[in-house]
Amino acid sequence: MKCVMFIYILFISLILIIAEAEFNENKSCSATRIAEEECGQYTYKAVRPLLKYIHQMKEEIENNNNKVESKDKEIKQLQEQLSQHNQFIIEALKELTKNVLSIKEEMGKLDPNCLKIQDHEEQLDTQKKLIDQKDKQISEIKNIYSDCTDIADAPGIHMIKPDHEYPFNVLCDSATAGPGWTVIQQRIHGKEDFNRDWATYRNGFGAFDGDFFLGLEKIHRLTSAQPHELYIHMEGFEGVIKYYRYDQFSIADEHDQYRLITLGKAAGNATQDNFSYHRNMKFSTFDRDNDAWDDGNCASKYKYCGGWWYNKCVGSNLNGKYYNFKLEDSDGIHWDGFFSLKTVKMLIRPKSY
Ligand SMILES: [Ca+2]
Repeated sequence: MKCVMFIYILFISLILIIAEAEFNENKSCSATRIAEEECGQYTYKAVRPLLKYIHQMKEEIENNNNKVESKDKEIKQLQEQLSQHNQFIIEALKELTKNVLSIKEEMGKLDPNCLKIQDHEEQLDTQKKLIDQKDKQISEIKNIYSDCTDIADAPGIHMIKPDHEYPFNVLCDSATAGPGWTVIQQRIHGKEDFNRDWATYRNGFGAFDGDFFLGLEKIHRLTSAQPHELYIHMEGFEGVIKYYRYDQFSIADEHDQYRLITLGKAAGNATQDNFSYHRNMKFSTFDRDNDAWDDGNCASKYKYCGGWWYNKCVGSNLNGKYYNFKLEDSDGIHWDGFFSLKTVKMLIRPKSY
């Protein structure tokens, strides 16, 4: 743009020079001093705008140089500031890295505590499950029955609470001898060993879907809570079924060695009453001899096997050894001449039913 302006001004100046020359065509520029001065005046007049313009350009260049110098200074300052910032960022990164390493180290130290928290969580979970289980038991106890007569129309396994002590499960039977009976002993397949010690007979053993003995303590609690009758169901391998029934059955507590206190009146279709021989006898196991036989322990495996209310020693032994066939051996399950029984069940039911 400046170049165009320069050419334009130069062009105008030339026109003016030519015009002035034409206007003074009769005058000579080279003849006299005056004419030279006049000629000089003409030249100055023509060049003056150009010189003025050149002067302006010089001023502008100088100004621009000053501006460039100023910008250089500004850039230098900014570069210094940038350098300072970079240094600051480097220092900050160093500090951050240091902090991250420190946190990582602390986290490493926290690991055992994390494990402890996990342990506590697992413990809480277990306790929660236990509480749920107890809640369920409490709920069952609130609707609990005192014996099987309350649920005679729904035989099977039920929790009952015959007294003020803890409740327990029993097998209710309404098929063997009428409704409402509680099974206290059952031999149906011989898979359960009945040659057990005192504590096992006291607490009970076996499973309700097989062979089991309810337990002397539970039988004592049931029969002392209210008068009970006893029904003994027996079945031989030939298919013969026999029974004996006693109208008053109760046993003492452990302090009295679970003595067979009473049996009441007996009735049945077996050969004879072979349980009354054991009336008033204390219970005996191989590790506790409470029998009336002075020469040894009737519950010994060399004698009759199994815990029972042995006298001197047996009239019957329903807890004897189970044989899978008919065997006339006195250590087997037997009721006098009815030997090696296939199935035995001892059932009790409140007399008031
Ligand atoms: Ca003895």
